[in-house]
Amino acid sequence: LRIDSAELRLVRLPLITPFTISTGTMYEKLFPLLVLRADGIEGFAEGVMDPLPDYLDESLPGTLALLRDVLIPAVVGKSFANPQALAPVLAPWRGHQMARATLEMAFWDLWAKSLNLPLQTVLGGAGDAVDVGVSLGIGPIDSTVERVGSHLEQGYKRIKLKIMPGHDLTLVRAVRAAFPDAHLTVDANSCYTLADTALLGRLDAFDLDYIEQPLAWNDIHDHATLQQRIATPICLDESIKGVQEARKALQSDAARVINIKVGRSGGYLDSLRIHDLCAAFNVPVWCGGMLESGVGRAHNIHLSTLPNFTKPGDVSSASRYFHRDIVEQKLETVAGRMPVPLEGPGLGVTLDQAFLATVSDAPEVFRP
Ligand code: OSB
Ligand code: MG
Repeated sequence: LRIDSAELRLVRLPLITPFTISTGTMYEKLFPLLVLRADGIEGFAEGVMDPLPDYLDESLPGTLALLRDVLIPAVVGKSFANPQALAPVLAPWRGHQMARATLEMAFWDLWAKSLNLPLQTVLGGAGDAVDVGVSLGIGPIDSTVERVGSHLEQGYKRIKLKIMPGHDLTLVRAVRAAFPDAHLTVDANSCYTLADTALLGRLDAFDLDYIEQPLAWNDIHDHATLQQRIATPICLDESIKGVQEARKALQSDAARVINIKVGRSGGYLDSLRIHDLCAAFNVPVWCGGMLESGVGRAHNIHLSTLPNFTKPGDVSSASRYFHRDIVEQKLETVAGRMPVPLEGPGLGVTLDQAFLATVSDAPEVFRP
């Protein structure tokens, strides 16, 4: 498969509802969109890095530099038989998982299309819909309780509440009191330390499915210590930047659930290895989200059809995030299940070029 050309542009989509987590508030989604072309077919991916390093240490400027100056020029005009063949291009670079994943994911889409297969099939997944939960940002307790109720009514199978110091026990107590049977989880985005062990232990009373990333983004050891002291299963997100982190977390019982984000993990090959390793440890996984547009959302949905994705993922309806999406297909959940876009090979979604032109600058084009 010879890559004839590539296109890179920045897309800016306003969020319908600002999204607040312990590290700050997002008002819009700004992301790089990559298109790879070969033999008249196109592969798409979006990057999930934030403009500044607040969720993880990767940020947009570094990503754009690596993509523009190194990764894209290294593939344009060259042939790659399969995603494994990209390793010499991707492997030399430290960090920048999200930049590497952007290139790798676009290639997977292109490759699946060249084989005339759905992306899910080349990844090893199956099925035409996946279970979905929602992630609710930080806000006033009364309105959060209302939002939990409306999403449960829509059929979402798990509600994740963002928490931070001062916005944790009272929130969870109120939501649990209102919805005794709901599958509830919390996500701290790394805002606690072991000094908060007693507080985190008090969450055990609320029968949470898991607590996501309570401690530092770059820590595994302290999560293992915390797991010895609390009953609620710990789910790691930020800490799992690759297969080695997953191995260490599993071996040390620092994670009884793992959130897989392809961007954070450096691409599909590493995500698939993490998926398989978790299965070997009997640890369930689910697909995390980064407020993606339809391109990243479609990637997440295909991945979520793999067998060890046994917990609902953050792949909720696109209409919760954006008034209009950059793909033509509507990615909407039905009774808590997200249909897999299967209208064509690869991702199964097509770009709405007219709308895209209004939310991005002209693409930068790369040729041999
Ligand atoms: O921790 O999973 C997270 C959004 C931005 C950064 C980090 C996270 C999130 C979410 C949103 O929880 C999930 C989604 O609805 O896409
Ligand atoms: Mg998270």
